[in-house]
Order: sequence, then C-alpha cells, then structure tokens
Amino acid sequence: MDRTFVMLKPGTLHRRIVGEIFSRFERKGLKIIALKMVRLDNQTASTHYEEHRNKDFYGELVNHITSGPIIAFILEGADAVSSVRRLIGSTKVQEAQAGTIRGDFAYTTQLNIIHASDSPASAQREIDIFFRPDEIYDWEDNNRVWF
Ligand code: 3AN
Repeated sequence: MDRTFVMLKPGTLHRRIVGEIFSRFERKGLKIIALKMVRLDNQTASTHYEEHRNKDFYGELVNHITSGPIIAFILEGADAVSSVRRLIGSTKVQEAQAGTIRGDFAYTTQLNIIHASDSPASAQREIDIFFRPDEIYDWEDNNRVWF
C-alpha cells in the first residue's frame, strides 16, 4: 500500500465542500490514516511550496494558503499517489476534466482547491512536514475485501 499527502486549501471550508471532497476519496476506497485542521504559518507554507519559490505566483500562493485553516490528511491505498492525482484532475483548471475535483469545483488555477503529492518522494517529504509519526493511524481495515 502507498501513502499520499492531501491538503484542502482555505476556499474549501468557505464553500462548505469539505464533505463532498472527502466522499470522493472514500467511495474510491482510499483509507484515511491521518487528518488535521491547521492554519499554516509562513515558514511551513514556504517549506511546503519551496519548489515554486522563484515562480511569479509564489507570493500569492503562500498568501492564499496561509489565509485561513486548511485540512491536511494522508490517504493510503494501492498506487495512492497517482490514484489521488487522477481524482483531483489537472493543475490547470481549464484542462481539468469534468468529474475530477478540480474539473467540478475549481475556477482558477491559482485557487485550485486542493493539493496532492505528485510522487512517492514528495508524499514522504510532505507527510513529514505536516504529521508526527504518532499522528498517523495504521488502523485495521476490515472493509478492504469490498473494494
Ligand atoms: P499541483 O498542485 O497540481 O501539484 P503545482 O505543484 O505545479 O501543481 O502548483 C502548486 C500550486 O501553485 C497549485 N496548486 C496552484 O495553486 C499554484 N499554481 C500552479 N501553477 C500556477 C499558475 N500557472 N498560475 C497560478 N498559480 C499556479
């Protein structure tokens, strides 16, 4: 089983679509093994987005991500990184397919609703930024047989 890191950006709370987004991951069969609401400080936000430090949208991105609480969580499942990336859709919202989270809910690329790790190495790096080992639950999954 693989793990991936997911973050619902501040707009999802404003729009009351947190439950809708969680239900998409749950009905796919992904397993939630860690979950928290947190307001990021500038330091954590810049560590998380350090690969974008030189991009022109970086300042706006950090402003947005620190503007209110976010929901951070870890999903586990077969091929979790690419499975979750398929469910969330393209970074560029104009290219995000209908039926994906960004295709259905995101209107601008800057505020594209959700973040999910783009590789197993990024997933591990991002999990380590947001969660301590004792905040991750390896709970026994009796339903696995149904997915
Ligand atoms: P993803 O979130 O799909 O992994 P990244 O890592 O390329 O995409 O971008 C991180 C975040 O930066 C995006 N979620 C989006 O908020 C913002 N972003 C990316 N590309 C652009 C862009 N061309 N214009 C404005 N904001 C962008």
